[in-house]
Amino acid sequence: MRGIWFSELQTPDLAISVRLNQTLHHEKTPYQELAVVDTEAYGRMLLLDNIIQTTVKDEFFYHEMIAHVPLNTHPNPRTALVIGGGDGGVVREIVKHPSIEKVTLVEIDARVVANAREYLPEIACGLDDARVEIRFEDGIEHVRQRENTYDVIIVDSTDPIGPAVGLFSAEFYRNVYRALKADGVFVAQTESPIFNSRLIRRIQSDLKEIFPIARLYLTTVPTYPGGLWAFSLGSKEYDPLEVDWRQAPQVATRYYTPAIHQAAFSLPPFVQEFLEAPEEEEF
Ligand code: AG3
Repeated sequence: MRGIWFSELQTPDLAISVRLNQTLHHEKTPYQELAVVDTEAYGRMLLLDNIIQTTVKDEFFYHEMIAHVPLNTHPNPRTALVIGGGDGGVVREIVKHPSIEKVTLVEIDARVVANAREYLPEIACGLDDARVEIRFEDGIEHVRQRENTYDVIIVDSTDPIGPAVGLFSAEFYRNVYRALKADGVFVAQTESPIFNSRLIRRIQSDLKEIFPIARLYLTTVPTYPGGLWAFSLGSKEYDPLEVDWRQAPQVATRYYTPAIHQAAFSLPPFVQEFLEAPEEEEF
């Protein structure tokens, strides 16, 4: 194979490799190792600790699905909190909603935002919207200290290793419940149904104990492990399957549509089966 290749070890037994045109930036931040590389296949790519976070070519599958599903589930979202998401992709989608008055982005690592602004402007552009407040602090603490504050909370985290582990815990979900208003909606990225089925089952069972409505939905993200990705949603009042589409805003998207929103909740039998399987069983 000619040229320089980057490989992410997605599991101990599986890697994804992309040919590099060039490394644009590399640094050790106080929290992690950060790189922005330019690739032939997916354009510019953000890596944190050698894990692909987002790419210019395939980011929209993920960012549109993590943002528009909860925002359209809520009939009139005015305040949104994003935890993680320092590249700005989720915020860019949120500010497309005319009802939004304020978006709070809580990112622990200021260097992610600075580098996204510099090297990934097409992803970071929403961060300049006047409704956006950026806070460089710990999302777990932020949520612990809030009550009845947000209409929508979105967790756009890294994988559940290191500092992100706490964002996948039942205690955190209970604090999210409290930080939401009485009819709030919560969504988190919850990894690969192919490689993380036990994690997804545990999260769904935690959310079912905390929220009256708990659901799983799927999208595709070509550069993530397995290419199929899961989001977990908890809602205090509104069912994501009962959206009144006549009232929903028209937002410009490249993947998300009302029909795809509905369809994303149709789970293939292998997912349904692991959700119902006993605790210890892996897919
Ligand atoms: N958040 C990262 C999702 C996890 C990807 N995992 C992986 N490639 N192994 C995405 C950040 C985009 N805003």
